[in-house]
Amino acid sequence: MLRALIFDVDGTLAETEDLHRQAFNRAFAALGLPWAWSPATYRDLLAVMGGKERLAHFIDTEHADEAAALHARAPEIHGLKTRLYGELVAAGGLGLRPGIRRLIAEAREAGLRVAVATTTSRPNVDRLVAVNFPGGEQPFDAIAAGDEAARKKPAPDIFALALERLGVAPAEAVAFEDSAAGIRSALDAGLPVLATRSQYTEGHPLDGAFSAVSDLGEPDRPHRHLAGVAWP
Ligand code: XBP
Ligand code: MG
Repeated sequence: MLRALIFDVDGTLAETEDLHRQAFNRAFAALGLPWAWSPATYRDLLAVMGGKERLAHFIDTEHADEAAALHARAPEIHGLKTRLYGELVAAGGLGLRPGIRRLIAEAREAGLRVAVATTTSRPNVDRLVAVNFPGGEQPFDAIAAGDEAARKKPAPDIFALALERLGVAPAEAVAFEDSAAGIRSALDAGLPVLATRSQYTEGHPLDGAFSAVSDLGEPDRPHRHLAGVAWP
Protein backbone atom coordinates (compact mmCIF):
# COMPACT_ATOMS: atom_id res chain seq x y z
CA MET A 1 0.00 0.00 0.00
CA LEU A 2 1.28 3.47 -0.86
CA ARG A 3 1.95 5.43 2.34
CA ALA A 4 4.44 8.18 1.42
CA LEU A 5 5.88 10.45 -1.25
CA ILE A 6 9.54 11.48 -1.00
CA PHE A 7 10.75 14.46 -3.01
CA ASP A 8 14.21 15.53 -4.07
CA VAL A 9 14.62 19.33 -3.77
CA ASP A 10 16.97 20.89 -6.32
CA GLY A 11 15.46 20.51 -9.79
CA THR A 12 12.44 18.55 -8.49
CA LEU A 13 10.54 20.77 -6.04
CA ALA A 14 11.85 23.91 -7.75
CA GLU A 15 14.30 25.04 -10.41
CA THR A 16 16.88 26.05 -7.82
CA GLU A 17 20.06 25.04 -9.52
CA ASP A 18 20.83 28.30 -11.33
CA LEU A 19 20.36 30.21 -8.08
CA HIS A 20 22.96 27.91 -6.50
CA ARG A 21 25.30 28.84 -9.36
CA GLN A 22 24.63 32.56 -8.93
CA ALA A 23 25.12 32.29 -5.16
CA PHE A 24 28.47 30.58 -5.62
CA ASN A 25 29.55 33.32 -8.04
CA ARG A 26 28.46 36.07 -5.62
CA ALA A 27 30.36 34.39 -2.80
CA PHE A 28 33.48 34.09 -4.94
CA ALA A 29 33.28 37.80 -5.85
CA ALA A 30 32.61 38.90 -2.26
CA LEU A 31 35.65 36.96 -1.06
CA GLY A 32 37.95 38.26 -3.80
CA LEU A 33 38.19 35.01 -5.75
CA PRO A 34 38.49 35.56 -9.53
CA TRP A 35 36.14 32.71 -10.42
CA ALA A 36 32.81 32.81 -12.25
CA TRP A 37 30.95 29.62 -13.14
CA SER A 38 29.01 29.83 -16.41
CA PRO A 39 25.84 27.74 -16.86
CA ALA A 40 27.85 25.32 -19.05
CA THR A 41 30.61 24.98 -16.45
CA TYR A 42 28.06 24.48 -13.69
CA ARG A 43 26.27 21.80 -15.71
CA ASP A 44 29.57 19.84 -15.79
CA LEU A 45 30.28 20.53 -12.11
CA LEU A 46 26.85 19.14 -11.16
CA ALA A 47 28.28 15.68 -11.84
CA VAL A 48 29.62 16.11 -8.29
CA MET A 49 26.66 16.11 -5.88
CA GLY A 50 26.69 18.53 -2.97
CA GLY A 51 27.92 22.12 -3.01
CA LYS A 52 30.85 21.53 -0.63
CA GLU A 53 31.95 18.47 -2.59
CA ARG A 54 31.53 20.40 -5.87
CA LEU A 55 33.70 23.24 -4.61
CA ALA A 56 36.36 20.81 -3.37
CA HIS A 57 36.39 19.06 -6.75
CA PHE A 58 36.75 22.43 -8.54
CA ILE A 59 39.70 23.38 -6.32
CA ASP A 60 41.40 20.02 -6.85
CA THR A 61 40.96 20.01 -10.63
CA GLU A 62 41.37 23.72 -11.51
CA HIS A 63 43.58 25.09 -8.74
CA ALA A 64 45.69 22.15 -7.63
CA ASP A 65 48.76 24.35 -7.10
CA GLU A 66 47.08 26.28 -4.26
CA ALA A 67 44.68 23.56 -3.16
CA ALA A 68 45.65 23.45 0.52
CA ALA A 69 45.08 27.18 1.05
CA LEU A 70 41.81 27.15 -0.90
CA HIS A 71 40.45 24.07 0.93
CA ALA A 72 41.09 25.95 4.18
CA ARG A 73 38.82 28.75 2.90
CA ALA A 74 36.13 26.40 1.58
CA PRO A 75 33.91 26.42 4.72
CA GLU A 76 33.80 30.23 4.64
CA ILE A 77 33.05 30.23 0.89
CA HIS A 78 30.27 27.66 1.20
CA GLY A 79 28.81 29.29 4.30
CA LEU A 80 28.55 32.62 2.49
CA LYS A 81 27.13 30.86 -0.59
CA THR A 82 24.38 29.33 1.57
CA ARG A 83 23.46 32.75 3.01
CA LEU A 84 23.44 34.40 -0.42
CA TYR A 85 21.41 31.54 -1.90
CA GLY A 86 18.75 32.03 0.77
CA GLU A 87 18.62 35.75 -0.04
CA LEU A 88 18.22 35.00 -3.77
CA VAL A 89 15.41 32.49 -3.13
CA ALA A 90 13.57 35.00 -0.94
CA ALA A 91 14.19 38.04 -3.16
CA GLY A 92 12.96 36.29 -6.31
CA GLY A 93 10.14 34.47 -4.55
CA LEU A 94 11.29 31.22 -6.14
CA GLY A 95 8.17 29.15 -6.81
CA LEU A 96 7.55 25.43 -6.95
CA ARG A 97 7.60 23.48 -10.21
CA PRO A 98 4.28 22.66 -11.93
CA GLY A 99 2.12 20.18 -10.04
CA ILE A 100 4.22 20.10 -6.86
CA ARG A 101 1.90 22.13 -4.65
CA ARG A 102 -1.14 20.26 -5.92
CA LEU A 103 0.41 16.81 -5.45
CA ILE A 104 1.60 17.60 -1.91
CA ALA A 105 -1.86 18.89 -0.97
CA GLU A 106 -3.66 15.90 -2.51
CA ALA A 107 -1.26 13.44 -0.90
CA ARG A 108 -1.78 14.94 2.55
CA GLU A 109 -5.52 15.04 1.98
CA ALA A 110 -5.38 11.31 1.16
CA GLY A 111 -3.50 10.57 4.39
CA LEU A 112 -0.11 9.94 2.76
CA ARG A 113 3.03 11.18 4.44
CA VAL A 114 5.28 13.58 2.53
CA ALA A 115 9.04 13.93 2.91
CA VAL A 116 12.21 15.37 1.42
CA ALA A 117 15.48 13.59 0.64
CA THR A 118 18.06 16.02 -0.66
CA THR A 119 21.75 16.68 -1.04
CA THR A 120 21.25 20.36 -0.44
CA SER A 121 21.95 21.98 2.94
CA ARG A 122 19.03 22.13 5.40
CA PRO A 123 18.81 25.98 5.48
CA ASN A 124 18.15 25.87 1.72
CA VAL A 125 15.15 23.55 2.23
CA ASP A 126 13.83 25.71 5.06
CA ARG A 127 14.08 28.85 2.94
CA LEU A 128 12.24 27.27 0.00
CA VAL A 129 9.49 26.10 2.38
CA ALA A 130 9.25 29.52 4.05
CA VAL A 131 8.92 31.31 0.70
CA ASN A 132 6.29 28.90 -0.66
CA PHE A 133 4.33 28.05 2.50
CA PRO A 134 4.12 31.36 4.36
CA GLY A 135 2.60 31.48 7.79
CA GLY A 136 4.73 28.69 9.20
CA GLU A 137 2.94 25.84 7.45
CA GLN A 138 5.26 22.79 7.23
CA PRO A 139 4.19 20.54 4.35
CA PHE A 140 6.77 17.86 5.10
CA ASP A 141 6.49 15.16 7.75
CA ALA A 142 10.22 14.47 7.49
CA ILE A 143 13.21 16.26 5.99
CA ALA A 144 16.51 14.47 5.34
CA ALA A 145 19.08 16.91 4.00
CA GLY A 146 22.72 17.57 3.23
CA ASP A 147 25.33 16.34 5.67
CA GLU A 148 22.81 14.29 7.66
CA ALA A 149 23.78 11.34 5.46
CA ALA A 150 27.34 10.04 5.58
CA ARG A 151 27.42 9.64 1.78
CA LYS A 152 25.59 11.93 -0.64
CA LYS A 153 23.65 10.85 -3.73
CA PRO A 154 24.11 8.63 -5.75
CA ALA A 155 24.52 6.65 -2.49
CA PRO A 156 21.13 5.58 -1.07
CA ASP A 157 21.78 6.98 2.43
CA ILE A 158 19.61 10.12 2.30
CA PHE A 159 16.55 8.28 0.96
CA ALA A 160 17.11 5.55 3.56
CA LEU A 161 17.18 8.24 6.26
CA ALA A 162 13.94 9.81 4.99
CA LEU A 163 12.26 6.37 5.02
CA GLU A 164 13.53 5.71 8.53
CA ARG A 165 12.16 9.04 9.78
CA LEU A 166 8.81 8.35 8.16
CA GLY A 167 8.71 4.80 9.51
CA VAL A 168 7.77 3.58 6.05
CA ALA A 169 9.15 0.66 4.01
CA PRO A 170 10.69 1.38 0.56
CA ALA A 171 7.91 -0.48 -1.26
CA GLU A 172 5.32 1.74 0.48
CA ALA A 173 6.72 4.97 -0.99
CA VAL A 174 7.45 6.68 -4.30
CA ALA A 175 10.45 8.93 -4.94
CA PHE A 176 10.46 11.99 -7.22
CA GLU A 177 13.80 12.89 -8.81
CA ASP A 178 15.26 14.97 -11.63
CA SER A 179 18.83 13.66 -11.94
CA ALA A 180 20.57 10.42 -12.83
CA ALA A 181 22.42 10.41 -9.49
CA GLY A 182 19.18 11.00 -7.61
CA ILE A 183 17.41 8.17 -9.42
CA ARG A 184 20.32 5.83 -8.59
CA SER A 185 20.14 6.89 -4.94
CA ALA A 186 16.39 6.26 -4.69
CA LEU A 187 16.54 2.94 -6.57
CA ASP A 188 19.35 1.68 -4.34
CA ALA A 189 17.23 2.59 -1.30
CA GLY A 190 14.58 0.29 -2.77
CA LEU A 191 12.16 2.98 -3.94
CA PRO A 192 10.24 3.21 -7.21
CA VAL A 193 11.08 6.53 -8.90
CA LEU A 194 9.11 8.98 -11.03
CA ALA A 195 11.50 11.24 -12.96
CA THR A 196 10.80 14.86 -13.89
CA ARG A 197 13.58 16.36 -15.98
CA SER A 198 14.82 19.83 -14.94
CA GLN A 199 16.78 22.68 -16.58
CA TYR A 200 20.14 21.32 -15.46
CA THR A 201 19.44 17.60 -16.05
CA GLU A 202 18.62 17.92 -19.76
CA GLY A 203 21.06 15.25 -20.94
CA HIS A 204 20.72 12.89 -17.98
CA PRO A 205 19.72 9.27 -18.63
CA LEU A 206 16.60 8.68 -16.54
CA ASP A 207 16.80 4.89 -16.82
CA GLY A 208 15.37 2.95 -13.94
CA ALA A 209 12.52 5.38 -13.29
CA PHE A 210 9.10 3.72 -13.73
CA SER A 211 8.06 6.79 -15.73
CA ALA A 212 9.65 10.04 -16.88
CA VAL A 213 7.70 13.21 -17.52
CA SER A 214 8.47 16.85 -18.31
CA ASP A 215 6.97 17.89 -14.95
CA LEU A 216 3.95 17.00 -12.83
CA GLY A 217 1.66 19.23 -14.88
CA GLU A 218 -1.21 21.53 -14.08
CA PRO A 219 -4.82 21.17 -15.26
CA ASP A 220 -4.28 23.88 -17.89
CA ARG A 221 -0.76 22.70 -18.76
CA PRO A 222 -0.49 18.90 -18.86
CA HIS A 223 2.85 17.12 -18.51
CA ARG A 224 4.56 15.40 -21.44
CA HIS A 225 5.91 11.87 -21.32
CA LEU A 226 9.62 11.76 -22.13
CA ALA A 227 10.81 9.30 -24.74
CA GLY A 228 13.95 7.20 -24.67
CA VAL A 229 13.82 6.06 -21.07
CA ALA A 230 14.52 2.39 -20.38
CA TRP A 231 11.96 1.11 -17.90
CA PRO A 232 13.14 -1.52 -15.45
C1 XBP B 1 21.51 18.91 -5.78
C2 XBP B 1 22.85 19.34 -5.32
C3 XBP B 1 22.97 20.36 -4.24
C4 XBP B 1 22.94 21.83 -4.64
C5 XBP B 1 23.79 22.70 -3.74
O1 XBP B 1 20.86 18.27 -4.70
O2 XBP B 1 23.83 18.79 -5.75
O3 XBP B 1 24.20 20.09 -3.69
O4 XBP B 1 23.40 21.98 -5.96
O5 XBP B 1 23.42 22.78 -2.42
P1 XBP B 1 19.39 17.59 -4.76
P2 XBP B 1 24.56 22.84 -1.26
O6 XBP B 1 18.97 17.50 -6.21
O7 XBP B 1 19.59 16.25 -4.12
O8 XBP B 1 18.44 18.46 -3.97
O9 XBP B 1 25.56 23.86 -1.71
O10 XBP B 1 23.84 23.25 -0.02
O11 XBP B 1 25.16 21.47 -1.13
MG1 MG C 1 17.81 17.16 -7.93
